[in-house]
Amino acid sequence: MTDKPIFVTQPSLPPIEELTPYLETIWKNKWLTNCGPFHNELEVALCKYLKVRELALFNNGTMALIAALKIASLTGEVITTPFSFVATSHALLWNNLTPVFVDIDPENLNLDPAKIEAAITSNTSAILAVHCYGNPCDTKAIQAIADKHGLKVIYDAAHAFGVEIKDGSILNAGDMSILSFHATKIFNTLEGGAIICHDEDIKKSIDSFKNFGITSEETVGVVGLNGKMDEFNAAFGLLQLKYIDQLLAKRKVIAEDYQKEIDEIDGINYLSCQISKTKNYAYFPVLIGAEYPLTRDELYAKLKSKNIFTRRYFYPLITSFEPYKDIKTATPDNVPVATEMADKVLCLPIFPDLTKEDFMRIINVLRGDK
Ligand code: T4K
Repeated sequence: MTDKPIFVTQPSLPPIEELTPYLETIWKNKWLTNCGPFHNELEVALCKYLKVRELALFNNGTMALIAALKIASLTGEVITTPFSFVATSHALLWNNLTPVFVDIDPENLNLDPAKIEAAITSNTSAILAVHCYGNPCDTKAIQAIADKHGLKVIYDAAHAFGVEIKDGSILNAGDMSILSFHATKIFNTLEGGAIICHDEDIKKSIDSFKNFGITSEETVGVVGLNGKMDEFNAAFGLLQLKYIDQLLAKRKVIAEDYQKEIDEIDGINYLSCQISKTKNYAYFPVLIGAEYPLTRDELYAKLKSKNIFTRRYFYPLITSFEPYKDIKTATPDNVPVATEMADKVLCLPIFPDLTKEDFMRIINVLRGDK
């Protein structure tokens, strides 16, 4: 008999009966979308939970990012990382912006601030950085470069729900940040996302932009899009939010268990910032070194043969995909650290309902059991 599958992640769902009152309210109101009461309630609740000033909900993280870049009025070139989910740079192309790929820091796999300045030209309008796996970027260094060169800073914080640094929420860094609430994320609304900004007027522009650019019954100010989150997704978010601290606590235990076990396995390393700085345990990436008896891909295949489905986030690099591969800065020579890390990284399963027994199934394969 084959073992049951273990996925890299799995959403943890609230008790189904707790959804009923929300559904009854939606049925009674007959208000299904277009910024209804649950949508507005979730915006307020998330601002409070995340300790941010303004948050605009979206129907997914990609739409939120496309909108944020548009609202920031960017032109020309934008400095970004090759080590991310492809939605990051797709959002640039949707805005007719040229991605300029800069290499990553081997410590946290985020854009390396020391390499940004050399990539700035007279056409650069912004830096689009990613808090990869929820590991905070060096926001101070990035902001200092942006200020010096008059650039905007947008953070793709799709992985960084709830992450705090010394100064408070990581989402307060830069001009805007976006979140993803996709089913695979630690806080999910099935599909969903948000833009975080720090100014009421910008929030108003975002609200209009995500509603076709409508500003009143008789006026349309800009070419907006339909980025609205509906009432069902918002209600699901409100329910999920009740459990978020519990879910984060369970993730923390699993991350610490991984740390202990992996410390004993030669040739597998985790990122040290994953334990010390990333407070949401959204992912558990490890790097498979040359000392390990299997290559990363052999280990990936071995786990798969045992019904354990890890992910090589983010291999292949964005720079190797068809829409990007011919861009001047997309060569492996320009992003050697990202190229090396993409060949070593493996994201291990981490989600609140991962049982101890399943956890040990994963560890036993990593230890080299047949
Ligand atoms: N920026 C960054 C840095 C991102 O990582 C993402 C999304 C975005 C922007 C865009 O945000 P959204 O527009 O998605 O809101 C997944 C997700 O689809 C994607 O949201 C995420 N990043 C990316 C890192 O991972 P896949 O292709 O790996 O997903 P999939 O469907 O293979 O799911 C992974 C595993 O999760 C499955 O093996 C099983 C489990 N799963 C998945 C779903 C959908 C479930 O158990 N239940 C489910 O409903 O991309």
